[in-house]
Amino acid sequence: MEKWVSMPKVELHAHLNGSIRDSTLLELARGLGEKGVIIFADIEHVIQKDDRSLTEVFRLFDLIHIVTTDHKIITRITKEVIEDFAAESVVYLELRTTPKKNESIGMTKHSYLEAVLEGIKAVSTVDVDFRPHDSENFPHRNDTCNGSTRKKIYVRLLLSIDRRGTTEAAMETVNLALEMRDLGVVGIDLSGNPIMGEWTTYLPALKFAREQGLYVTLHCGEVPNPKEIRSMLDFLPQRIGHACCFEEAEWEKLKSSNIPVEICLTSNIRTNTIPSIDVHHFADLYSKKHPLVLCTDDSGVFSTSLSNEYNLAASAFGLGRRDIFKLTKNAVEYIFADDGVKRELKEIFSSAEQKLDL
Ligand code: 6MZ
Repeated sequence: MEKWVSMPKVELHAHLNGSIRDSTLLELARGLGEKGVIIFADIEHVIQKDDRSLTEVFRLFDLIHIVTTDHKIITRITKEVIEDFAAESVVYLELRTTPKKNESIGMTKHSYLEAVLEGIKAVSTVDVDFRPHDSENFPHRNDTCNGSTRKKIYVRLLLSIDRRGTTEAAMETVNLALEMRDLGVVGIDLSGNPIMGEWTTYLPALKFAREQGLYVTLHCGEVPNPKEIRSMLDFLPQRIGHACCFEEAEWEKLKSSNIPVEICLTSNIRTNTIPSIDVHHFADLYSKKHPLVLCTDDSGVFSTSLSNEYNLAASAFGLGRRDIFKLTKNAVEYIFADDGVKRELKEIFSSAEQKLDL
């Protein structure tokens, strides 16, 4: 594993609440149990279960949200998630989260995102670059501390539209993203339980996001729904996530469009969206040189890490260190940040290539 841990990596598909540490989730759930808000004994096994269907995963998310929807907790989770990714040499992280309201504790979608930003600022183990570079107001941060060069991670945010919501709620999320652009919000994601809602409900908000220059990525084909998949591909998002339940016609459309795919191996296998790793579409897309990026999806929920996903890809598809390095280096082309960040990442990868002696 060490060779994957030390390799610089790019993570483009990580849901904040799905990336919560196991230990933090258990600690928080136990705390709510002690306060009588939940019955800990009833949920402990749900948290600790390894194999979950897609439906069970969404039940777990409802539970996670009961435990985490509080400003201080969101700040803590954000800080921990960034530190965990940085600890395994992720140099660029796009973190996505669904802004939430909770009137009983005075949480608005805006204050939820402020809590996320507090978490980004609270990271202490590495320097975090989260603001756009190309504005005079936000010059490059100095990446030295006390004279010594510190590790740095770029973090950008995507706001997720939940498939359970309305057109108005989706529009509210896009407006928030626009408001918070100077604070590192670069795009919009459509996610949530794929059997819920019609994607056309969110289309006006997604079109508006694109008109305003926000990047868009869509969870696409997590369940069989050829009509929706084709319509999503026609929309030409800048990336899609998963692409599991495609038929021949959809593969052709995807390949001719060249839309990059965020691949989440462990998530797909654990939720049985793909029956086993040897029939995973990664192999075909990789051999056809389709743009791909390996991602974790929900490192906490699926007990994985980006290094683990690399390890899995290497062993399942016979890829060497050089192939994997190339895969992550190429991912720089599909990030939703400005050219200045791309340039700096390319430099990081070039110097790592020499050091790693690939
Ligand atoms: C679709 C998913 C997902 O937003 O509260 N989410 N949506 N497919 C998946 N594959 C398993 N994994 C996570 O993070 C958790 C939320 O992200 C979406 C769901 O809406 C989930 O509630 P945030 O930070």
